[in-house]
Amino acid sequence: MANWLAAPLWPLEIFTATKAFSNPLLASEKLNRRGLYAWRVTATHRLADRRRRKLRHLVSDAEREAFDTTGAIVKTPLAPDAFAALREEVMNLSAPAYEMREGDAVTRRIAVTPSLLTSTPTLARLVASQEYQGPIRYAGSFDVAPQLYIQTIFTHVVEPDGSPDPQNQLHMDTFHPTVKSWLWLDDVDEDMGPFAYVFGSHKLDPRRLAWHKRRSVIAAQGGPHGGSFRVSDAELRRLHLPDPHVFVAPAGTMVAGDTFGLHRRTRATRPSRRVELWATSRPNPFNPFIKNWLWPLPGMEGREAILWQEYATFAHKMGLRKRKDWHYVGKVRPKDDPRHPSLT
Ligand SMILES: O=C(O)CCC(=O)C(=O)O
Ligand SMILES: [Fe+2]
Repeated sequence: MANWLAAPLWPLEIFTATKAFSNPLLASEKLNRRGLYAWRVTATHRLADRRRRKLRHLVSDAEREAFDTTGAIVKTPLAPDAFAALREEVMNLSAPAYEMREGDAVTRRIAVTPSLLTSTPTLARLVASQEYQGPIRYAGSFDVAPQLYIQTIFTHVVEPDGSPDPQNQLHMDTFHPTVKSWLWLDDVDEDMGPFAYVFGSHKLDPRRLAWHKRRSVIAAQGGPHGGSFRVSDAELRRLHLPDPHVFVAPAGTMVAGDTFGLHRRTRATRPSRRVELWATSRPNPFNPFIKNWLWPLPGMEGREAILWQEYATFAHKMGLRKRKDWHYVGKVRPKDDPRHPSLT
């Protein structure tokens, strides 16, 4: 249902990261047939390309080429000794955590705040380094500090298999270029639900754009909503894209990828706990500048992750946000058993 009080804001929302088809303009079949959604896709890609050209110095030539062809930068930013120290720090910390359940998977996030970093010096050095920040900022096309979390993915939290984990379906996160990064703290093997990414799917070629236009019209007609379009294997073929690359990777591997590109969490074949340093960054994709002068507000830098979690929990309690049901679960270590209230 349209909220008419918000009507004056509808046109403004076209120029934001809003992907949901809840805005009547974005959800208009007529406007999408005329190319509104497709225009947002094209404009944000052009802007991201321009911003990335100004951020070339943040990565090596090899990293830049890898990103430009595949949509992801894969690296090992720490030497074995430093990585061992980092793993020790992270696995043993006990900090405020939030959990969200999707199907039979639970995602736990511990925000990496300035106070947490005082007790984890190796982690503090890593997250301040260009080795770590460069690929995330280049892939994300903004010279802005990403939000950082220690994230644990618990699979098969209910037995036998309950409702499926939606992250197991191939999808794109949104209509514009954006970044997520994973640095795995344990070896990730085939059975524990590795991340998978379709190399080259970050590129907006005419075929992909036409596909977007069709999907936006279907969404406006009441088809699958949300804008994190799901992609079947048959569609992947039609888009002339390869099978997803599965990140079975040794501990210490980092991936920074544009999640406009297609990706999924491979279905785990056994209960597993995948612990990672995880990053996300989503400034307004229509911002032509590499800096974000409006956000974070002074004094908030490094605290957005925790503020976002507090907001998500509050919003859930108030019934404002139904989809992502984040709960505060107290202080835990990354690998402690999940505590999401739906599990008890
Ligand atoms: O956990 C994963 O492997 C991927 C999840 C995902 O799709 C995402 O974080 O956007
Ligand atoms: Fe995703």
